[in-house]
Amino acid sequence: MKAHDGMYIGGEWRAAAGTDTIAVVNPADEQVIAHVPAGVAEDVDAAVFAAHEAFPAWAATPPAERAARIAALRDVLVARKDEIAETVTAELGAPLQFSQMVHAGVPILVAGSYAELAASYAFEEKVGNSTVYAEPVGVVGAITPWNYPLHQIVAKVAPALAAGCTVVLKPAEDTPLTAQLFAEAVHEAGIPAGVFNLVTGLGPVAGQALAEHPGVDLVSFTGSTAVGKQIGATAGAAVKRVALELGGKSANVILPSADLAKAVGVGIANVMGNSGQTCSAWTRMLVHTSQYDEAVALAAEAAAKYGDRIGPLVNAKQHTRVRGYIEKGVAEGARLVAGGPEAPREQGYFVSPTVFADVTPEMAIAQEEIFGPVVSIIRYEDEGDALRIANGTVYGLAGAVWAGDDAEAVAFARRMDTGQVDINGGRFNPRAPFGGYKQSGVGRELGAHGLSEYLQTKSLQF
Ligand code: TXE
Repeated sequence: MKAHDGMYIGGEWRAAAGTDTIAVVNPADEQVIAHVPAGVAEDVDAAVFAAHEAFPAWAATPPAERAARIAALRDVLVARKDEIAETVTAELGAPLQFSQMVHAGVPILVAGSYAELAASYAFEEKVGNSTVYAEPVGVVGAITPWNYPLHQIVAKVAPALAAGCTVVLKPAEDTPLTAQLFAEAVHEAGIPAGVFNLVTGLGPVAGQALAEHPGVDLVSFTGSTAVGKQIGATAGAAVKRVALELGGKSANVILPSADLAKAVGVGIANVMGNSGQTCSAWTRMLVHTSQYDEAVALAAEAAAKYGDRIGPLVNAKQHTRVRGYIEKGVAEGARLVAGGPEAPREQGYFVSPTVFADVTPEMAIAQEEIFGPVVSIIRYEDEGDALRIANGTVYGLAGAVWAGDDAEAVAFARRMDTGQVDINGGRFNPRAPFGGYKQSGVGRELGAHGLSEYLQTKSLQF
């Protein structure tokens, strides 16, 4: 596949400081499809410098003009939608239709929503005898994961640009081609040189250099909780703004009044989409004891139907890790009712859609983020029990509640320690804030809340 051999810095593709490269592998057939440069501290320095140079003019650009540039970026993403989908499919392995609908479709919605928000946001407000200004924080260091390669980038870059910040992006090493395509789109959209910069590279090298760079005013990170904690500690020590979007172990709570078949079917689909590599996936299904056996049968059937329709996991490390968790579930005494640890194909990092019954809340497969197509079905006795189980992990990113009517589901959802809950199925809203309670992170992405992460306030008193 086509790849740039340099970094996008200051509005141009510049030669990398070092000579090391990263091989990009198609996880469906394990073939190397491209190489990208492995950035080092010098590349990060150059990118942060360019972002600093560009900051004053971009921050002073009227919001309506920033909005127009973000709208232009959205239009380029629309025009290159097929190419985006093909690139994500090549480096992440997602089925092409899923890439078109989700991996390309969702970032277009998010970019569009920030074009609108940049134009309508109240960057200046009168409060009594004061005027309060919302000003951009400065240079943003964005570090993104591979699971939704373009969405994770757009969910940071679009609000940062809307706020008037400039950005240096270090994308995941598994999916750098989508990031390069995004840099091309930024260029095509006429976003001024230095406002967005891209450094590809390894996490502990380029990522760490970016997170620790004194010229970066805000670090926005999405990835594992372990790295997030490290980045949070570094940022805290430097009194630097930080936003962390980390793991999840979300509960899909099916109350006895719910449409069981629908709740189970949608619940399984929610986890199997993107092969379970979704931080907000409803990986714990909570079912009342009276409906437990029926739910397990429905879930096993739904998972089996998925069969070959899911893509592989992103890389060999995740393949080993996820199959290891499935083995652990069996060893812990959970009952395998669909899938299993055996790789269903000889080539590619595939895992079968897997469902465990008789999972108890303290098992590792009920507590830890697996990040694969694995659902754990847990039994509850009454609502209080369901709530304790739902809230009984270190995470709190998302979740779902199903009931006979929305009001009953809402009453339960309000007691959940989690940042986003889908009521009776829910529908994606690009303006609804997304982010974690507890160890799922700090800060919010999407909508006005996502924009405010990149702003700091100044008040003038008269
Ligand atoms: O994440 P990493 P990995 C979870 C999921 C998955 C696990 C491991 O459970 O199984 O994390 O995935 C960069 N300083 N999520 O190993 O390492 C790295 O280059 C600065 C949840 O892929 O956290 C990449 O760009 N940056 C998740 C990004 O961090 C560093 C999405 C994420 O990689 C760094 C992905 C360092 N020291 C994984 N080390 C979600 N919340 O959606 C790595 N990076």
